[in-house]
Amino acid sequence: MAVLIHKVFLFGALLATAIQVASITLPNLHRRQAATTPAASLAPDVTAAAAPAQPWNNPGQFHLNKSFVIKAAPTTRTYEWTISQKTIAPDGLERPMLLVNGMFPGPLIEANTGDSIVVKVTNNLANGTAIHWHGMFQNGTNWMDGSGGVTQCPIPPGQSFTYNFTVPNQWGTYWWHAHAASQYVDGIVGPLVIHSPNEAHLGHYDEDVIVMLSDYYHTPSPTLVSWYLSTASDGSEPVPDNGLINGRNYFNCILDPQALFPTHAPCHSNAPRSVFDFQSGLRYRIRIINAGSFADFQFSIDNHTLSVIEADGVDMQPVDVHRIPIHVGQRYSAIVQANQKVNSYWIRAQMNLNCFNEENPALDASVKALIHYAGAPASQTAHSFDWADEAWPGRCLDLEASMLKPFVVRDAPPADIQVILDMSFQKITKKQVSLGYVNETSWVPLKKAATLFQANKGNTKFAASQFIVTLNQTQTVELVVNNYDEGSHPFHLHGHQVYVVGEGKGRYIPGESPLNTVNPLRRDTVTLQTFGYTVLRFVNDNPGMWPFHCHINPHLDAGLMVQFLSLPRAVKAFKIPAELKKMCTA
Ligand SMILES: *[C@@H]1O[C@H](CO)[C@@H](O)[C@H](O)[C@H]1NC(C)=O
Ligand SMILES: *[C@@H]1O[C@H](CO)[C@@H](O)[C@H](O)[C@H]1NC(C)=O
Ligand SMILES: *[C@@H]1O[C@H](CO)[C@@H](O)[C@H](O)[C@H]1NC(C)=O
Ligand SMILES: *[C@@H]1O[C@H](CO)[C@@H](O)[C@H](O)[C@H]1NC(C)=O
Ligand SMILES: *[C@@H]1O[C@H](CO)[C@@H](O)[C@H](O)[C@H]1NC(C)=O
Ligand SMILES: *[C@@H]1O[C@H](CO)[C@@H](O)[C@H](O)[C@H]1NC(C)=O
Ligand SMILES: *[C@@H]1O[C@H](CO)[C@@H](O)[C@H](O)[C@H]1NC(C)=O
Ligand SMILES: [Cu+2]
Repeated sequence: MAVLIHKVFLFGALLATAIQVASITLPNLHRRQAATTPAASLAPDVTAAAAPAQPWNNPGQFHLNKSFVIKAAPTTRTYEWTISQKTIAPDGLERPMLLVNGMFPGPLIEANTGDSIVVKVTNNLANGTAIHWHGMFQNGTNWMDGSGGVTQCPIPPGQSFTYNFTVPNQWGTYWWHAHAASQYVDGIVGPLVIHSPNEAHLGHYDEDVIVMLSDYYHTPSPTLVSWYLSTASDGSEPVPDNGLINGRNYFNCILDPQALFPTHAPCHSNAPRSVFDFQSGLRYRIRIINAGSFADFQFSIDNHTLSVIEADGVDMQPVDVHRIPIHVGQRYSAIVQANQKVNSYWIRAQMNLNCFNEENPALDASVKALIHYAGAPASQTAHSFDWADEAWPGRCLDLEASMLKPFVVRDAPPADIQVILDMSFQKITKKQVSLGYVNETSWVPLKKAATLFQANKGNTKFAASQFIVTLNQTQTVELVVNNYDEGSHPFHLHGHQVYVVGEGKGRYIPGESPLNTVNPLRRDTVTLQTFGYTVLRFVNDNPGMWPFHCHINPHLDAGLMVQFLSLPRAVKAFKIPAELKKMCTA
């Protein structure tokens, strides 16, 4: 009870702050001022001539094969994956990583709407694993969603499990990643692209290219997580040591001893950046995926305008920008015209340092790759300049929702029911560690159990660590999320696209806070702003147990997750493969 009173008090105090924020400008709540690319002067852009071999990295898979037949009859795309630990050096510094088929980033999945995707995953790790297909609806196959402790128990070490699902009614840019502990931070990630003859902008580009961005740590994630979830961090997330584009970047090894977590590991200051070959006159569709775990990026290409045509698998009416802010878990496609002088140009993925509490002196926050026009001299560097106009507002916000208009026009249906969720970070446990809360619950994954299996048995009571919101009927849910935290949080709802009907500073005030229901942005990962609110709507027509969580990995580890039990009667009738349930007893 004492704890409860404390919590209520704390909510009150936070509320006061949030209300204040609504009327005055935001104070800088970060304990330390973020640095401006501290490592820049030490990190020359010209690297040693001979690029080392990187057998784990396959740049070819990021340039989609034009022989892929988009109008092919529905088929089954079959993959066999083995996950194991291996020491590699994506940016020149050696560290153990968790790899699928020895690759980093992992293998591309490419399919058409209507296809089935079958992936046999063999786990050769020391810990259980599970693979989530980010953005896939999994309508009728919720148990293939790959959420550890929710839709499955992790695949035990030494065992295999075959994911098998169809993609009947969606297309666009997605990704897959481990959804067990913090494993995806250590390398279990890859792109997932679904084509369709119904895509709005098919034919408006000649080439199709994937650009996976991620922040990157030299220290394996279990060490980072235990530090973060200790009093030592005081709630500050570990700041990345570097960032990668399609799994590559340069790192100046001199900086390792200055890092937040020095590794003193073997390191080679000549790792190459990714290079994208352009042909003058062609139009490139660039599929940008933030597959990182913490950093929000501002993406741009020197001298090239980005015409945004997709957000999280939803076609958009084209909108031209110089920079795209992209938070963890989000995707955008942009068409880029190779209409500049034959030359080399920087692709920039600038980490938004305003989103970090701390500094990492080893970090060069300006993550780069090269665009190289055919006919330009071979080079590992460019002499192009960043756009002169200012970056998007400093505080880790999404591209403004009003700029993104879905191509297939749909108004948000009127809300049948409203669900209000409050999210916060609080130090209320005995250990005085800062944990993430959705309402009163800080999520801890179940061990040897999955909430889906419990719901399938007809349970209506769940462990105290599980916040389950039950949605009994197919109706439109209005989801109001209030953020009582100084950080911004990219929230991802599994199994759905949501309408983004409102967002703003302070707390949502019914009847007062403005809503837009006319063809609002639809997507699957939405950034909840600092001390702000977001109002989402979704149609509850997909039975299952669906996580709604912050995609910043340390925040998920700190418990920032709630689950929607959609259509419990249908879930009770699910025939879940016995082999899935068996993994809980291993
Ligand atoms: C592209 O796909 C075709 C047909 O499947 C295949 O023959 C070819 O080898 C592929 N090209 C590359 C570069 O992978
Ligand atoms: C397995 O998980 C434990 C607990 O999270 C962690 O301490 C350990 O480092 C993990 N092992 C590997 C090889 O990742
Ligand atoms: C995948 O699921 C379909 C439909 O349930 C089934 O017919 C097929 O045999 C499964 N494939 C594999 C490889 O398990
Ligand atoms: C790129 O744009 C800048 C102006 O923003 C211009 O000065 C420069 O000449 C352009 N570079 C090339 C190679 O076209
Ligand atoms: C979460 O807490 C708020 C504030 O107490 C409350 O209004 C809301 O109904 C709660 N949400 C759920 C799903 O219980
Ligand atoms: C959903 O159904 C259950 C079981 O019939 C019932 O106990 C619960 O109150 C219902 N929830 C809502 C929000 O109607
Ligand atoms: C899921 O399937 C049901 C039944 O076929 C359908 O009514 C619903 O629209 C589907 N929802 C999604 C998100 O695919
Ligand atoms: Cu978060």
